[in-house]
Amino acid sequence: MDTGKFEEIFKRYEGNPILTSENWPYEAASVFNPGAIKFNDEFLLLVRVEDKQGYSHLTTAKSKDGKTNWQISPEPVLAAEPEFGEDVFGLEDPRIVWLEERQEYIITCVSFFKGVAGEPPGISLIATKDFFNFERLGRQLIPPNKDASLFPKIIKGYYVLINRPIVEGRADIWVSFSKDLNFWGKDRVLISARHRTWDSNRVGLGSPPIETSEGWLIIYHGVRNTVSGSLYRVGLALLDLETLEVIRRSRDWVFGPRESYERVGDVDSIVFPCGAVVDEKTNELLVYYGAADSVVALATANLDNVLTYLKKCTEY
Ligand code: BMA
Repeated sequence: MDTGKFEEIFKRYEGNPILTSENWPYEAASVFNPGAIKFNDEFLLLVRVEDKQGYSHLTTAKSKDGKTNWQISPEPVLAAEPEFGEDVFGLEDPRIVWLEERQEYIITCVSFFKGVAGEPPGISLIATKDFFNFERLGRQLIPPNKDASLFPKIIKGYYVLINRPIVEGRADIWVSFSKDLNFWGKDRVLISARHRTWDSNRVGLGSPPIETSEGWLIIYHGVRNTVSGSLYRVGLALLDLETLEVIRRSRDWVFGPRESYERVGDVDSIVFPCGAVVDEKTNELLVYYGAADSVVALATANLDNVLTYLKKCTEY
């Protein structure tokens, strides 16, 4: 449990939770795990909305300050398309990047594919310029795979995709490279689950990598299986800007379930970030996360404090 005994880098927004199914314009069972990006000078969330069938679609919510007065689309903006192999169970857990080189946003989300090996989760890539019209770029990599995001720029001539396959029962964070957003290779493990720690059973990317003066900032979730279920917490890492090697990784988790909306919900004791935005005017890092698979909440930190903390970490 977050005892508050160590320095808290992230502060919960006092208006949490910022979005719930109760303030949704149409029937929704739960709203959580949003992607986040700055769009037309506004903060845009692409929120995972679960219906009463148990399937998810994505809907936009926009706000001028990223905290209050969210304008929610009156209808879903993005749903699974069987035509593109996204057969069952909908779309989940979007991550969004702006790709300057393509002049478009690329959304990575989890979808499910019917195949010989059942209906495993896989990765769908979807491009948009306006969060209204969407171009399907198709499924990527071999399922089961999830928790994926592109880096927000081409690195040494390659698109780089962080992803989380299950390999021999292990759930580590991998990185894969492509020239065309279609064929992938040079795959390698980036961040491993660690033995007997808070992140020992699974790790997965949280929000997309953020470019900083010190390296790529990685916000990831780590899972420990307990007798009362999986406990999802958040850790940090820093990657070299060029080689993408891990140069720092927090030994401890830096954010975990504490408040009642994080402790109790459809799935208890979950904090699950999928989107983060740096407010360049204030240097504030705004991290949007799903709490207990039920509501959307916000935690903020000063970006310099996050980097100072990481530079003190020696473990990786
Ligand atoms: C993960 C994903 C998330 C979910 C989390 C906790 O595997 O499915 O969508 O928030 O589990 O239930």
